Amino acid sequence: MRTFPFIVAGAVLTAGLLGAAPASAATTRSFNMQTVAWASKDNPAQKRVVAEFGEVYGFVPDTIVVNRGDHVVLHIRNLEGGGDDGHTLTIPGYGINQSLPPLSTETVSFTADKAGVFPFHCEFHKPWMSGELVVLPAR
Ligand SMILES: [Cu+2]
Repeated sequence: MRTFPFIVAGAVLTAGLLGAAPASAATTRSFNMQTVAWASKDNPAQKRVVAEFGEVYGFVPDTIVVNRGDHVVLHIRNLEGGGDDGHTLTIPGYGINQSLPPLSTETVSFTADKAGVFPFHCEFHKPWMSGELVVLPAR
């Protein structure tokens, strides 16, 4: 069978071309995030916790993992309804500082063009209301 070497050569050439191909178009990665009140003065059952630690809020999820080059879209809900329960999503490494008014959903979008670990927090409830954006290096 004389065609066998050509088939193998074609497969190797094709694999080589695929491996050397430029990265595909940017992938959009969309996440739904919410604020959570781990301990709030609005919850009478947490009175002792608030007396000991103050109010404690968080983000769920608190870790966002994307690939460098991804277009990242974060939909963030602030579930707190009290008048003084605003939050922010602040990612200094990406120059993001989004206000999150009570009972609102805000959208933040950006291109993850820098690889690394980028801490984020709420300006009003740091350091405990925090998390990390992890941007993996390009493959
Ligand atoms: Cu906050």
